Amino acid sequence: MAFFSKLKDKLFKSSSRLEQGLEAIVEDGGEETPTPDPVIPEPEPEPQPVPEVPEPSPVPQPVETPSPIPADPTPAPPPPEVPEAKGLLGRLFSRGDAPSEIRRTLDDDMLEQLEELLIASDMGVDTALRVTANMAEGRYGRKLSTQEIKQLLAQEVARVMDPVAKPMPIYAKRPQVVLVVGVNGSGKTTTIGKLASQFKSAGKKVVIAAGDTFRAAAVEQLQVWGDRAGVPVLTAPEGSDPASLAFDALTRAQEDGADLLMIDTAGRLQNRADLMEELAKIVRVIRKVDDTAPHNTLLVLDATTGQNALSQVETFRNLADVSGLVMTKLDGTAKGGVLVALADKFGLPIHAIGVGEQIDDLAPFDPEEFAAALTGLEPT
Ligand SMILES: Nc1nc2c(ncn2[C@@H]2O[C@H](COP(=O)(O)OP(=O)(O)O)[C@@H](O)[C@H]2O)c(=O)[nH]1
Ligand SMILES: [Mg+2]
Repeated sequence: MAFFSKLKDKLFKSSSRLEQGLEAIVEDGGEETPTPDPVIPEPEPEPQPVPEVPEPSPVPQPVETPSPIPADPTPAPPPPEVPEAKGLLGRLFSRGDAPSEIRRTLDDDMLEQLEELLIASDMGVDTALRVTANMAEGRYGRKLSTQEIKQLLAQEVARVMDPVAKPMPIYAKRPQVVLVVGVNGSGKTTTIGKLASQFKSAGKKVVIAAGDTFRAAAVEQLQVWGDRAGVPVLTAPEGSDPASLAFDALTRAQEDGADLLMIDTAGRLQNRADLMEELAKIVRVIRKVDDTAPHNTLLVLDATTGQNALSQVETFRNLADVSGLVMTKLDGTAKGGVLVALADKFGLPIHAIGVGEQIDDLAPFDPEEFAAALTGLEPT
């Protein structure tokens, strides 16, 4: 639970946006009802792949009590003879006697609002439609509370994310070469520092190659991370050929009997062809030392770029043989939903998530925890 609350805390911007949105949707058009037996989300037979919204609502629900929160489009008429204050008192008392909560009938209007909310949370249109269709499956016309909607949404999000939640595979091959790619500023260097620290703590012998020779500052930054993690960083002068550095680093890693070599790369060159050529050359050259390298190509993505992360995956899959993703900066963004869209669209493994700038701010990706944190679901 401790980790859960930490993650939820760190993802608070994403979760609070979704959470507030879900509450607003239920309150808008919902009605206060005595707390009945909860409609526990049932496991469904098969996820419906096509976002098909079900038949028309069977019976329109009459509004019996005024909503305590003014519903925007259709304010419920106040009860005729009861004065305001008494009505309020009455509601308070009845609330005390029998617990009540706001529930809303799951209908087309509500589904549309849910779709909009998920799209606004960066899940992307296709994923938002699929997720809401699955939420509605078998539940159309039921009255749901905010908590139940959160549970349903978390269940659907976890279902999409489950197949991609995989730690970075570790192979018997030594040294295992990990090439780290991604646009400038996405968090490659920071992630290498964090990963190096984690692997070192796990007893692995790690070497880092500062392959972003484009900027002197990038090399210094990596040296700082290497010092923190207690891992050697091999460098080359600014502007020198990163492929020859990678070659030297792999040779040295072999000689030293290292378990892992992590190669940092530049994310910004003059144009895409330059970047492609640089990455291709690194791969070509390290294959002269080990023709099975690189064993992992990690694409680092910045969650704050939202939907742009999707096009970065497209681009880098064409530049390099991306084997897995790390999503950084999930702290402090309201765009965490993009991870759901990525999982749904590409199915690439998500190895870890960055939740801060400190060395231990890299968490394994856990779909249930992520789904709960994203939707603001409290653990029960
Ligand atoms: N809040 C937060 N900041 C991060 C995270 N990962 C990286 N950063 C910051 O993002 C900026 C760019 O990171 P850097 O590793 O230099 O990106 P690179 O250009 O891809 O190597 C730095 O200021 C990092 O401290 C993260 O998970 N959360
Ligand atoms: Mg860098």
